[in-house]
Amino acid sequence: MPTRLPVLLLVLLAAGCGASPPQLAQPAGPPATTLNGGGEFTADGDSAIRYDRKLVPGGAQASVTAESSGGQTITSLVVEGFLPRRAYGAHLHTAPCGKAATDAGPHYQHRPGPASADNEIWLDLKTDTSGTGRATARHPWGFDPAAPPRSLVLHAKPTETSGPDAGDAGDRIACLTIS
Ligand SMILES: [Cu+2]
Repeated sequence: MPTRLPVLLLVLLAAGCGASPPQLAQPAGPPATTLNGGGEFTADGDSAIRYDRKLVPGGAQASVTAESSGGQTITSLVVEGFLPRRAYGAHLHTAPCGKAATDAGPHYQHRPGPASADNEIWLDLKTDTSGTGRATARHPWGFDPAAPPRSLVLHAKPTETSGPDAGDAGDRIACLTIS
């Protein structure tokens, strides 16, 4: 009924004109969680470790933020000082970074199941001519506060999006612990 829309709008506006601001409905979901990580990658770093000197040049750095609230999650990644005009795969993983690239564990998943951009947090990017790249991912679900993602892993190749190798992105070249 299109003719009713303006009336509804007026009612909503009037309701919002009281002395106190209108209460926004909070969708049910886990409590708000914000995770951060950042730094310059070094071979012996604690929270920003590089495993590949060629694909992660000296001075390369990254910063990641994941904000989960009201049953929604927005995750953003910025990298600087990487190889110019090059595609990298990137995902959130379940465990903190360690000396071994495998220490970060498997991909973080919302529900145990398929490796997909809907069920996992993929932040693939392509750098510009100066080696800077950005990615943002949005998901209609929040983190489990008891088991949030613990790291961002950068990979040598873009992530396979379908087929038997879905989720694969080649070697792990750098890792950023998030908390
Ligand atoms: Cu990964």
